[in-house]
Amino acid sequence: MKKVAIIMGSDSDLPIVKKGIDTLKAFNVPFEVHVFSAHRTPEEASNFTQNARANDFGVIICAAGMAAHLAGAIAAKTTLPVIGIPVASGALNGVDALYSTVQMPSGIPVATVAINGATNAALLAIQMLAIENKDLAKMLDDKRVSDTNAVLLKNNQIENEYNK
Ligand code: RP5
Repeated sequence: MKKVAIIMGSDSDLPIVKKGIDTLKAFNVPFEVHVFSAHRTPEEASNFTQNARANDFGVIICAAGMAAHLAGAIAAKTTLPVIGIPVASGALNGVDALYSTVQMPSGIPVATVAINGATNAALLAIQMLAIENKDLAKMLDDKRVSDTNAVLLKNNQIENEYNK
């Protein structure tokens, strides 16, 4: 199976990124985690990305806050799919990172998830890998069923409490 790369602009993004790491672990998807910054360590970010396909990565997830150019800078250096997580940090609380990540120029796509949306970033990466992997696809289907059942159970509890 191809690996997923998770790149953070700073180790301060780790508390947000952890939910994505947990999701990849739950699906037994191989992954690596790195701290590379589009601004502070652009050479390292570029070197990693240019070798990512040869190093057996299938998807790259990038998490960054504030003037979040990381996902775009990574996407500029690879044709692997890049998923961007805008991280809430600084005075604008993630709106800056959302706009910086989502508003890519035509030709260099970044699939941007919600502010702090690390779980969905991981699930989207898994869905990409599942295009060619029936076991992963089955695990995704099973999760949808159990998630649905969990919501139905909550509905039953609320209805029993308030609808006499
Ligand atoms: C961004 O600036 C990082 O992704 C992080 O979200 C934010 C703050 O970084 P630190 O100053 O905490 O390292 O580049």
